[in-house]
Amino acid sequence: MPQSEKLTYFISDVHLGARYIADRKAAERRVVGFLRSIAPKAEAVYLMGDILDFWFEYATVVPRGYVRFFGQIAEMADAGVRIVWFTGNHDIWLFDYLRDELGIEVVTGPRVEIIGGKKFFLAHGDGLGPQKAGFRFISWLFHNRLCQRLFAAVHPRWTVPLGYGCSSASRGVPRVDPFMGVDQEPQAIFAARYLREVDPEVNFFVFGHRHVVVDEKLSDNCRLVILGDWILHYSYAVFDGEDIKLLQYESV
Ligand SMILES: [Mn+2]
Repeated sequence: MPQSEKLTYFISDVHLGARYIADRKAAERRVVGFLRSIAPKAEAVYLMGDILDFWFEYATVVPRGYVRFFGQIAEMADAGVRIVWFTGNHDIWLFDYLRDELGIEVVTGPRVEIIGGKKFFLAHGDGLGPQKAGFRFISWLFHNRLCQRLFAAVHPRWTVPLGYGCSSASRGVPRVDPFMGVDQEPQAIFAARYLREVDPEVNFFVFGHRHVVVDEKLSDNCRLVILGDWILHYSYAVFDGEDIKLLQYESV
């Protein structure tokens, strides 16, 4: 039975604004509908990255779009729901605007948190475990403050379409490789090694990024949870203070 009446929710990889999503308004309404449905029960909502397909905050202006989504997040934050947004590899460039305007926490990189007495290792999940050559350079480039300032200095009429173009082709939904198993999957390899070499006390590794729904046992008291996405799965995880369940949102 649930230990607490308030629940903690996790979603990732909504990719709002992606050019391959045919009805982007419907996609936004669906996730807003989900957030509205959980709002009365939610103690915290973790947005585990790639919530937006592309985002870049300038010092004085913000890109178009996502008004209903931002409004719903702001309303929940104002009502006392803790909202934590982990930047992914698409929504890298959240700085202080959404943080302050919506009243949320923005986290870059992994973070360990105790929730309801359980230890969570939380990350978007890109860049964990063995990586292809070139990944580290791109990652460094995208997170480099000077490169960010140079990007911001170019007029958005060029950079924002470029950002969307690089984020997603309009041709079709990107292919998702099936989960390769706990022995092969980089996130699982990372988690197993972290348990072994850094901290054996972690109860849940919660990742996004892979667009697959996974709930695998790593040890007697540790599980790997990969959140799926909101392109094919409309999946989310809910933690009741004791256990995590992966569920699918059925919009009405
Ligand atoms: Mn990602």
